Amino acid sequence: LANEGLTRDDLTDLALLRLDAVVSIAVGENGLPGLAHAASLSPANDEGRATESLPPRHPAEFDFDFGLWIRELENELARATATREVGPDERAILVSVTAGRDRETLEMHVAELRELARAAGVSVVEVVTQSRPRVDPRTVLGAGKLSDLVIRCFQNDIDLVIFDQDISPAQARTLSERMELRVIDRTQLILDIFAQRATSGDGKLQVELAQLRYRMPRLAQRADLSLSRLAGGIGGRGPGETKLESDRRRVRDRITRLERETKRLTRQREGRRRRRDRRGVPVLSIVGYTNAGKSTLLRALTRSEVHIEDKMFATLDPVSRRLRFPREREVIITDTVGFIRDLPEDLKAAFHATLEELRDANLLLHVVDAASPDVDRRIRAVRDVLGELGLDDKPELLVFNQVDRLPEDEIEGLARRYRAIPVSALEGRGLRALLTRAEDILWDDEKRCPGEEERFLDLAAEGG
Ligand SMILES: Nc1nc2c(ncn2[C@@H]2O[C@H](COP(=O)(O)OP(=O)(O)OP(=O)(O)O)[C@@H](O)[C@H]2O)c(=O)[nH]1
Ligand SMILES: [Mg+2]
Repeated sequence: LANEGLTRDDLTDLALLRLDAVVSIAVGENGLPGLAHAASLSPANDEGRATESLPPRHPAEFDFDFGLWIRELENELARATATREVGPDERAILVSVTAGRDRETLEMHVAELRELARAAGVSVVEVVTQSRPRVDPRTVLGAGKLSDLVIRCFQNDIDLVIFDQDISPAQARTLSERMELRVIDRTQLILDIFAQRATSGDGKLQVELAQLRYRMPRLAQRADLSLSRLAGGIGGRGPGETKLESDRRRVRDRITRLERETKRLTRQREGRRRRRDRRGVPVLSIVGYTNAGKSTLLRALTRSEVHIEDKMFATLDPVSRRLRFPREREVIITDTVGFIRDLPEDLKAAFHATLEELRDANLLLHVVDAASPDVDRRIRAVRDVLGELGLDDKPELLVFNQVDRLPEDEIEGLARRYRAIPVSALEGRGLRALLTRAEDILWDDEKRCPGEEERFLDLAAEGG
């Protein structure tokens, strides 16, 4: 070896091959040994140190007690793993590359990924970010950061690595080979949450379909891999290919069946919707970003039991209730699955089927968590989905929820800026103003005059 000491690959092997230590010995031109470098893995530490190295020295001067050194480090490693929380939770590291996003955006996206991980029941041990203009085409992260990550995973007894950006089938393969760990992206995480939550037959069907569509190209990759291992890279045809072909055919068949079933259900729903005799009862539909408090608002308005949770995508299946307005008029009010930015393509189709019901809406109540740090982005994300659904011409009423989490003197200004009704679904505040305003839009459309903006804000300021 040249006199280069230990390379990054040598250090990564410490974790991958579960080695106690690596030592490299340089060989001089005359064949005589040069300096020796030795390193071992560090126990998890706050400084983010991955390995411990000994000062390089000549092999003949290595009078060092390796056994003792390794035993001490191992004791520390064992102590670190003994104190970790045990439980069914999988331990994950989140990874994000800036890839053109500014720091603030990256942080919001990472915070959201953390929420998604929590909703999936994963415990996040660490977040690794890297500033790079774009993702590495093979490994997403740069080489140095990746080998660091491998070691961090080993130190922290990690089960799973979750990438904020979507990773291609080829990247997924390279990454899980290099890390010898399960590697998933945001799309898979969201699919997983949906799979955990789906209860209705229809919902389960949609999620399975989305999962299969997502897996199809990845399946080919995995089978290729087993093929090359089976055949030792020689020849092309073997049991691997047969397996690959049959796997793909099975998945394709299942996709076709599910698609047919989904179409049938869609027709059935349409028929039901047409037949439903509402005698002109208007429909108010609650929409909004996930975890904004939509179900809480439905519960507060109708005093009915609905499922509420501080988790993203707590609601998957649409719910509708009857609601009596102050002037004894009745509407149907519906709650549905929450929206999210950059919804994965495979989930969009599934999602859109559930949102068909929104076509019947006479008014959309767009619920926003007014205390969230990225109100604007979330409003835009929701409006984008509405646009894709062809619902952007529906009347929309912005409802700024969770104002109990805002300083009192900011509420009115914020609501005025967005022309929103401030409410707290949790405390039942602002609900009367909300209903009055909705009633105005639904029935007194023609009577609205230019000054009404102020009028409803006054009502809003009064509280519910
Ligand atoms: N402080 C406060 N918390 C609220 C308010 N409204 C809802 N929450 C909380 O926000 C969390 C999410 O509420 P949900 O009603 O489940 O939200 P959602 O929009 O239906 O969420 P998904 O169905 O997951 O998309 C829960 O922990 C609620 O208690 C509010 O007005 N104030
Ligand atoms: Mg909900």
